[in-house]
Amino acid sequence: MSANADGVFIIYTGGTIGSLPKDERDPMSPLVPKKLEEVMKRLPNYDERDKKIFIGGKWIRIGTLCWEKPIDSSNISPKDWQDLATIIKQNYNDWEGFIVLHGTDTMAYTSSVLAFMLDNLSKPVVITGSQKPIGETRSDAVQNLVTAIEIAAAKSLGCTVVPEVVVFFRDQLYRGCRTTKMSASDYNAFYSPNFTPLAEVGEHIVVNESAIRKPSLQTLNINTNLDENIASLDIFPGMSTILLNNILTTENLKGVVLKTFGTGNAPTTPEFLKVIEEAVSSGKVIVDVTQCRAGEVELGLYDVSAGLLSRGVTSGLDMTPEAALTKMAVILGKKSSNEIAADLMQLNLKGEQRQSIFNIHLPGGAIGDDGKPVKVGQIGTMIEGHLYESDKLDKAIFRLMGVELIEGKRGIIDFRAYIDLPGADDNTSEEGNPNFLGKWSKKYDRDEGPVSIFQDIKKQALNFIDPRHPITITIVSIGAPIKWSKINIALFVNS
Ligand code: ASN
Repeated sequence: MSANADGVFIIYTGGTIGSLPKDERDPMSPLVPKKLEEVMKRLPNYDERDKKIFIGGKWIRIGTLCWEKPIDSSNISPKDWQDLATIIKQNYNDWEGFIVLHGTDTMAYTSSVLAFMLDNLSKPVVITGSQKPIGETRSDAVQNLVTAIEIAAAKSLGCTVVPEVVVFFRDQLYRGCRTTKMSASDYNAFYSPNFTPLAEVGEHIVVNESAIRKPSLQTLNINTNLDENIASLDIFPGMSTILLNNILTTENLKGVVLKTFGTGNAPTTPEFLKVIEEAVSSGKVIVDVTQCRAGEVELGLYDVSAGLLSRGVTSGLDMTPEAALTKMAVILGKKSSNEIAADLMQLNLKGEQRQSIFNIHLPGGAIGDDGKPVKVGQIGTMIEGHLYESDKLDKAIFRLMGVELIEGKRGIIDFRAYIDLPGADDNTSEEGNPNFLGKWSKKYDRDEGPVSIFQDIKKQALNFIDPRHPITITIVSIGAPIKWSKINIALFVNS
């Protein structure tokens, strides 16, 4: 093994790039993937005997591996992903970069899952394919593959190394876990809706250096355990709650990527929310991503997403559905508790989302007739090993959820809250008190359901929240007795 290994290792899984008509005498017969030779024999300046290609003014060593039975990417499976990660690991020290040749249809899933499966990358893993088979005169295959080789061999060619799982297609290089297929037929088939391309390719390959991730100095580690008990589900107007319930109660189902409207919105009918609530309380991780092509989820921005949040749905922020689903497979594959899995889903692990959301959880409680303030302590610590730098804190949202009057059908919910001020009581002033979080007076009507309170407490979070020390919140009621189902503080931290 050598850290100075050169050359590029190409793994061919199949896809259009190496496809030919099934019946070679009938050009109209359906395309099927053939062996890797179909691709390599058409590569310009490739020396088949010595296994090297002349590119960028240099000879680059090439290694190849062909899938035993090349597949159209519609047939890609978790087993193929495990094989890909394992092959990359086994050959990691012998090559400077890797190329995965893959069909375009599910390429964004594979590029996403590999990003989550490969920890501590320091070399490029470039995924590419084509819209037309390499044997066709007007094919896009040669340009895609030759450029992918240049990107993977950047070290030998004296260019900027992109040590990430990336997708190269047509004239753009994208982060793998930010990519999605946008066109079934355009040569520009991919895009990265919420993140800048990592490089633009024309006459030159221009790498966006500020966008690329740093190479890891640690040894490559692969997460090959993928939980397959997951689902991706688009909601739509008029969706039957029976259908939703049938899907969410599927045996062994552990997690769902819920593709919602706009900024993470969904119907607010009691039946819909009850199905969601039951799924979360039975231990399923539900992650909300938008079904819009671009943009992000902002749970609690509208009333139509606040109900999802208070029932334990977690935010997928600006992740693509492909990234959310494959991240879930990898995280659930680690077999930690559902709560930890839900919290891990909200951290930016591989540049797949623009921020990390660190969650602090506090329990439900009640203030009875005696009106005595109630103090609640943090449950557990913030996810271990994931400390953040406070200068990167963007916002800290205090969420008091499921608030209700204990007696009476309607009335006013009136209370104040303090952070780390256990002695706070009726007489504690709010004026200028650094521990003061807010004072709320909300109309309550039992028929309309519990109330949720959201407030940005960034200033107090900077003073009082240190991930190493659990916090307490004191609730002081200044009206009728109240109860709440849970408290959550979400720290949105820039990457
Ligand atoms: N059906 C093909 C595949 O995904 C499409 C392509 O590669 N362009 O394998």
